[in-house]
Amino acid sequence: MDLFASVDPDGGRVALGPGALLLPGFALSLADAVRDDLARITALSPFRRMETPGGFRMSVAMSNCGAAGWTTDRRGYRYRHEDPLTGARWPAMPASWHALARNAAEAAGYAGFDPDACLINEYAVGARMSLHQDRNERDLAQPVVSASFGLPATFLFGGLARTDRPRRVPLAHGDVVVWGGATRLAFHGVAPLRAGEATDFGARRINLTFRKAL
Ligand code: MD3
Ligand code: FE
Repeated sequence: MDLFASVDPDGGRVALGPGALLLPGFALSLADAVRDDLARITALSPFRRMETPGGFRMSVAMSNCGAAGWTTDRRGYRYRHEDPLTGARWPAMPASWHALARNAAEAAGYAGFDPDACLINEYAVGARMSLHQDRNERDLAQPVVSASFGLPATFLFGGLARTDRPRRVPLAHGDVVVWGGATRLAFHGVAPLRAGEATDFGARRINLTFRKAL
């Protein structure tokens, strides 16, 4: 199967592969609200750079909102109901964020998406994410929805084998991608963030990754 075909089925919606759809600017109208919500959420559960099981400190700083939050430490990757930094539950997922993810999933053909986890990734200049698969979720038939804000990034979209050479996909402020079907287990990552003019989100990139984890 060719995960690399790129077609434009319907003006402004770009198929990145079977089941994966880029919706340019889909989250733009929500950007101001997201920035304000983000400040409130990260006052409760601050961004922190987590440690991988192999003992590396991630360059991306992370927080979460929703019933479940993705974490990593020396003991492994897992979803948790509580923020290990505070011992309290993660902040609630704002209804407008949940609706954004649900509406984007529906636009991509996944009606009824009900995410219980939102991982919030903060990329400072130079931060990157190496190629990996997302497979800590219970039901891998559920899609993943990601929304990007702030500085643009180069998303690395690989295949089903780690050795497949990744395509470089630019992701801009307000872009949303829905990943499902055959691309749900594709290897992917983010190239080191390049410096740019500060945005409403500052000189950084914010990525919200919505998942049904539990
Ligand atoms: C493709 N985050 O947190 S979101 C991650 O931009 C992660 O911060 C990246 O990968 C970021 O795990 C990319 C886009 C994304 C998310 C899940 C995927 C792409 C995906 C799952 C399968 C294939
Ligand atoms: Fe991922």
